[in-house]
Amino acid sequence: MRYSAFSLLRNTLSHHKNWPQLWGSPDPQPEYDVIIIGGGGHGLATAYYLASQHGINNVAVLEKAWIGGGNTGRNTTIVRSNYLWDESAKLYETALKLWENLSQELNYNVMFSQRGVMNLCHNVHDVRETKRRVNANRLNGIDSEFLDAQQVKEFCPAIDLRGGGRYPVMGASLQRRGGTARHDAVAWGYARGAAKRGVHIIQNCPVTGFDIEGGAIKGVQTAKGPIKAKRVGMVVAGHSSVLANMAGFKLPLHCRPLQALVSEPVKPAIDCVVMSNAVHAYISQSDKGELVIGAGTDAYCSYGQRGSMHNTEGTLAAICEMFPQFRRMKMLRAWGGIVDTCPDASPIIGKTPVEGLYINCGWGTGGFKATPGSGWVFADTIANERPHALAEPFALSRFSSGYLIGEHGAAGVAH
Ligand code: FAD
Ligand code: PYC
Repeated sequence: MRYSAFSLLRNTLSHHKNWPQLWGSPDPQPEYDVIIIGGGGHGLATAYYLASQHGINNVAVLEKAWIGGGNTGRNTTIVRSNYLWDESAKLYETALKLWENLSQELNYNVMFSQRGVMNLCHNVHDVRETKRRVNANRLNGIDSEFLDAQQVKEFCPAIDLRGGGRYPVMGASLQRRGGTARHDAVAWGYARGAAKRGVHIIQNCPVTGFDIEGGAIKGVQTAKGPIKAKRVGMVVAGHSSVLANMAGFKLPLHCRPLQALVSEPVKPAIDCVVMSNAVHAYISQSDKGELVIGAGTDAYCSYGQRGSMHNTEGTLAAICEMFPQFRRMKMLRAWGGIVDTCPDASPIIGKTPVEGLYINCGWGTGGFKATPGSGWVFADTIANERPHALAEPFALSRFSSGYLIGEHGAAGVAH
């Protein structure tokens, strides 16, 4: 859809009347070939690729509230692929390559900005671990470099290397192809693309139960009645354990609040992303000018979409030590999401004990960056009824085989 300056002006003054709908509000059909539960980025991307790559268009996305209202619309939008282990590096790098062409693919501007992501080191241990990860990344063909303290300052002049005396900056890893994207545009772009290909996006439609016969999925129960499907994908992030419980199996997940906050908008002050695992703080600046700041997870399990005050205080103290010029900024709003974290800080993608029921969850604090790759491999998994090669190591069965993929360090956020 192209807009002239005149149509833009008319729409601005129209109080949202006559705006073209990007996706419809269909009533559910009695049956679909595939049902995707969860209208976050991952669920919508899965539906989009089922339709665009596999010709499976008779698909419904069932969203309990509004699309993108879960972690997709609550995250701080950092995108990078600098994970330690080969399995993760391949998965996240596949996602990053898809990000690089996503606006063109969807014909929708997801505002992907490759401004560079730095992960800071504050002690000798950090330096050793970071160099190990940089080397591992490079062996996997991922752009990653180690910066000493002076190079950190050159890349991000706003940073105070003394870190308030508590946490001096000793170096950093830098992924120049990393950056940020516009979170809700990602949900909307995938939704529009999927709907255009015939996918039904059904909002305000919580799934309340599963119809399972002889160990195989037959359909789901919803607030809008029962809907049949022989293939169902569950992509509900923080509510994965709740739905797994309904289907009769358990998941090795902790669901905890992860919070973020934004400042009042100011002129451009920091043109890259800075993350620090050691002080539990990360920061970037949005296109509106707000500083986007986040912390580690809260220590308790909860389904409340907000975090505790002491976490915010600790994070802001760390930000002020690294960026003393931000001391007098006012914070505008804070929010939280429920992040579903596995013991090894890696996702679960693949089959469940119920035939025909597939799962995609456990992305914890870091799944936004994976959205296109996750949708790509999950669509392929469901379409072909076997795990995609990149998804295979992330099967639920790894928690009984013991082949864990420990990514707590690369996750970049304490949990
Ligand atoms: P969601 O977007 O949560 O979608 C799941 C959907 O399922 C929701 O819309 C929910 O309403 C729906 N649902 C739940 N139960 C039901 C039901 N019974 N029936 C129907 N629908 C249901 N990741 C990064 O890579 N970079 C970051 O910078 C980053 N920052 C973060 C900051 C915060 C504060 C938070 C909370 C998370 C952050 N993450 C980040 C993690 C990232 O947001 C998630 O991993 C990712 O968005 C998960 O996407 P999703 O589509 O799986 O989940
Ligand atoms: O995974 O890069 C990440 C991230 C940053 C903030 C929250 N998660």
